[in-house]
Amino acid sequence: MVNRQVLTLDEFTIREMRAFPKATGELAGLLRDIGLAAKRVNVEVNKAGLVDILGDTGNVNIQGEEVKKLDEFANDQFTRVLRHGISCAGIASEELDDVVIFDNEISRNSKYICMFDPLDGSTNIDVNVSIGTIFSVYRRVSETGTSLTIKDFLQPGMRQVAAGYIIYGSSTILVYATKRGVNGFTLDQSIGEFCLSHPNIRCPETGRMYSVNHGNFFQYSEEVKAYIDICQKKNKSNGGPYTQRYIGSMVSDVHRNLIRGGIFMYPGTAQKPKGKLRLLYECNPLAYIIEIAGGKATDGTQRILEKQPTELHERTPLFIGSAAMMAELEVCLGVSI
Ligand code: P6P
Repeated sequence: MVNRQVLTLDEFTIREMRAFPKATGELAGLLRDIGLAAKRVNVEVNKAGLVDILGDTGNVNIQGEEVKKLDEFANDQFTRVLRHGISCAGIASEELDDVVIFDNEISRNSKYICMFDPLDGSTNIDVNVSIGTIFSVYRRVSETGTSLTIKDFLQPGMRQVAAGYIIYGSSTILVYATKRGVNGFTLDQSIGEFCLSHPNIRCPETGRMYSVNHGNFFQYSEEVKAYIDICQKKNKSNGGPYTQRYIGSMVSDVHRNLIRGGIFMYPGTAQKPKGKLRLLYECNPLAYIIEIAGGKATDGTQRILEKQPTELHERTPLFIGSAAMMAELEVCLGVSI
């Protein structure tokens, strides 16, 4: 029997590059750089319980949240590989107040910028719940050779050229999307490589899983509460019963719904009309992935990918998941997006 070799992330990105005769290999290289940083973060996450990298650094990030040592380590790893690569001219990160422009000859001529949340869900580190990295890649709008400006970063999500996430969980999986599709790679620790495990991921048209923080239920709008009520009353006669799953780590909730079908919601409230989640490095990349896979992502009034960012760390409400479930939500919201 022919032993069909499973493609590694590196082999896959090179094969994808060859599909575009004019490709320079910069995007493939950037994705491989992210895979390298992810492997380094994975090592530290896996020993978080053993080594003193838990607990707080005593620092507070721009979000006003305590920065845990693993957050800083992850931020450093992704920043470093992208700075030392050939593909990225600069980055923005949830952990950094401002963008970082890579001021060296090669980076100045690189055509991509990258934004990331280096360790989303980091409040779960101490209790060993899965956490993740989310990343987003754009072509710069400024001329190569010139210095980046904030306009290179404040682009609508529909201009992404690639987006993805890594989940450091029961296994470590890297999922990324380009306009050619969504593919998942599981880390094979025996060879230290991400190997293609989920080719051409498609988001099921519908599902039976809904994810929302019920603790905020009475702060949600009447329309959102009406949809949650529908979810709770689903039964065998109308596509249910539904199950409520909320991990508190968005990458894990969204990944499960991407694979099995479902909807994740982080609505705004009267006190926080824009909700909690960040547009540029959390919602845009996940929205790009879900749309390429056949799902939908909105803020309750428009597609996430159509939103024109005005600030680096701006927040947005998020509804994301299977197309049929999103359609049912839109009926409750009184919109058609
Ligand atoms: P809440 C983690 O802090 C995070 O940004 C997402 O990963 C997660 O889905 C959400 O916040 C959880 O927030 O307010 O429900 O605890």
